[in-house]
Amino acid sequence: TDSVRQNHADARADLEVLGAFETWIDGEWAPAANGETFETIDPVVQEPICSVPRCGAADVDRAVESAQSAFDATWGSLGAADRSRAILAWTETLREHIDELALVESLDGGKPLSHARAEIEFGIEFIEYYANVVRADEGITLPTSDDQHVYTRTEPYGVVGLIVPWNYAFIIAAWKLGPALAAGNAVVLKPAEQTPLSALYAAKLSKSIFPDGVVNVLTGYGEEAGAALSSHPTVGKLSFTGADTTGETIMETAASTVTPVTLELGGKSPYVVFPDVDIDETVRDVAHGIFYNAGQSCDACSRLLVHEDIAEEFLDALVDRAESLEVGDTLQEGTTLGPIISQAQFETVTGYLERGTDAGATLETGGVADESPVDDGWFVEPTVFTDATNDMQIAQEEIFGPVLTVITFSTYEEAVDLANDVPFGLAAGVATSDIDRAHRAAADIDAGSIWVNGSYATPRPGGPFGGFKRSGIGRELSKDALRHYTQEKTVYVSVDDPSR
Ligand code: TXE
Repeated sequence: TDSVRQNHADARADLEVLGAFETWIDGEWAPAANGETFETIDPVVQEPICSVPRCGAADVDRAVESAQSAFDATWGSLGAADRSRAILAWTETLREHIDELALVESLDGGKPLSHARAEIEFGIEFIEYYANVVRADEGITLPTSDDQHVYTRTEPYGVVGLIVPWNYAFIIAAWKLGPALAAGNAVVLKPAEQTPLSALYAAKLSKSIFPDGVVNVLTGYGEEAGAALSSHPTVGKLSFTGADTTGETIMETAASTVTPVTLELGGKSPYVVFPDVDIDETVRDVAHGIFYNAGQSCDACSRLLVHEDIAEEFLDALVDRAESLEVGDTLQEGTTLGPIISQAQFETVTGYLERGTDAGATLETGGVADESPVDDGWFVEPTVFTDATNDMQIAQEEIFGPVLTVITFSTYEEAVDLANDVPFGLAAGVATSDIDRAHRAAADIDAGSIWVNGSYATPRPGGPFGGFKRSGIGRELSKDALRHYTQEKTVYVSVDDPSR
C-alpha cells in the first residue's frame, strides 16, 4: 500500500503542469468568479490530484461570451482549409505530449497507463478524421428553372456546449471537439467533475494554435456548471454523453431555448453467441467487451446471451478468462482493471452485486476485490452472474461496472427477443460462423452498432455511433456528425434574363 501511494504521489509530482490548472477561458487559466474549488481524486489511492475551480452560472456566461467573441472576430469566418490546418497543428501538439496526457488520464480516470495511452491516441485519431473530412464537405444545388439558382450553405452555430462524462474523458471530448471545431464553431466543454484534467491539458495545448476563446473548458458540477451551460441562450447546440436520466434533464432544459441536442446515453448491450463459434476467440472478445475499463463503458456488453448447447463449455472458459485478469494498481504493468471511478459509483456497482444475488442469480466469479492497493479500495473483480433471467435488474439496468449477466437461449428467435428486451439499444455483439445468421441478426437486433465476430466495442472513424431507444439521439463519429454542428441555409437567387 505505501509503495503504491508513493508511486502515485511521485507521478503527480512529475506532472508539474497540474500546478497551474484552473478553468480555461479565453485562452488562459482563470479561477471561478466566486473563488470556489473542488478536488479531483485519483481513484486508485483515493487521494486528491489537484483542485480545480467550481464554476457556476457567472463563469458559464464568461466562457460563452469568450467563445462568441472568438467566433465573431476570427474563427467563424475562416475557410475549411484554414480550420483544418489549425486542428491538425493541435493534434500534432497533442501527440508530442502524449506521455503526459496519458499519465493525466490514467491518474484522473483510474485507468491502466497503457490503456490510457491507447485512448489518447484513439481520441486524437477522431479529431484528425474531422479535420480531414471537413475539407470534402459540400452543400447542394437544386435543379430548378433557368430563372432561379438554388443552393445550400452549411453554417456553424457559433457557440456549442459539449458536456462529457468521466469514463472516457479524453475520447468522448475528442469525439465532440473534432466535428464541432471542424464545422467552424467555438466550444465550451464541460468535463465531468471526476475527470477534468485531460480536457484542461488538451485545451492548454491549443494555446496560440486556435485564437483565444475558440476552446473553453469549464470545470464544475453537473447541476451547476452543466445546467447553466445547457440553459444558456447563446449556446446554439448541445452535445451530451452520460446517464439517460441526465440526458432527459438536458433535453428538457434545451427545450426552453429550442436548442438542438445530440445525446449518447449508455446501454445494456447484448453479446449473442450462437453454437457454431470458436469458443476461445469469442470468450476473449466478450471478456474485453465487458471488463475493459472495469466495465465503465457505454457500449459494454453487459448481457451475454449464449446458446444452451455450448453454455457450459463457454462459461468455463469465460470464468477462467475473468479470473486471469489482473485487478489493481494502474501504474503497475500488467494490470487490466483499475478501480471504479468514485465511491458513489462503487456503491452503485456493489448495490447491483447484492441485487443480483437477492434476485436468485448465481455469482460464478468476482465480487468486491479481496485485495486492493489501499484499504477499502474501490476495486471490483471481473464478475459473472449465471442463472439469471432477463427481467432481473442486473439484466435490465446499466450497472457500469465489470459485471456480466449470462442468459441462455435455444432458438434464434428467442435470442433476438432477449437481445431486444431492454429499454436501451446502443450496441450488440454477434458471434456465429453462419454468414446468413450473422446478417439476419445484425438486421433484427435493435442497436446502433453491431460487431460481428470480434472487435466488440471498437468504433472506427466514419462509422456512425449512437443509440436506438433510450440510448440516445443522433449518431456521432461519422462524416454526417458534422451536420450536428452546422445548420443548413437554402439560398434562392433569381436569375434575370439579361436580354429582357
Ligand atoms: O452521469 P452524469 P454520472 C451512466 C452510468 C452511471 C450513471 C451515473 O450508468 O452509473 O450514468 O453516472 C454532467 N445538467 N453513465 O452521474 O451525471 C456531469 O457533470 C447538465 C453512462 O456520473 O450523466 C458530467 O459532466 N449537465 C455514460 C456529465 O453530465 C449535467 C457515461 C455526465 O454525468 C447535469 C457516464 C445537469 N443537470 C455515466 N447533471 C455513457 N453514456 O457512457 C450532470 N451533468
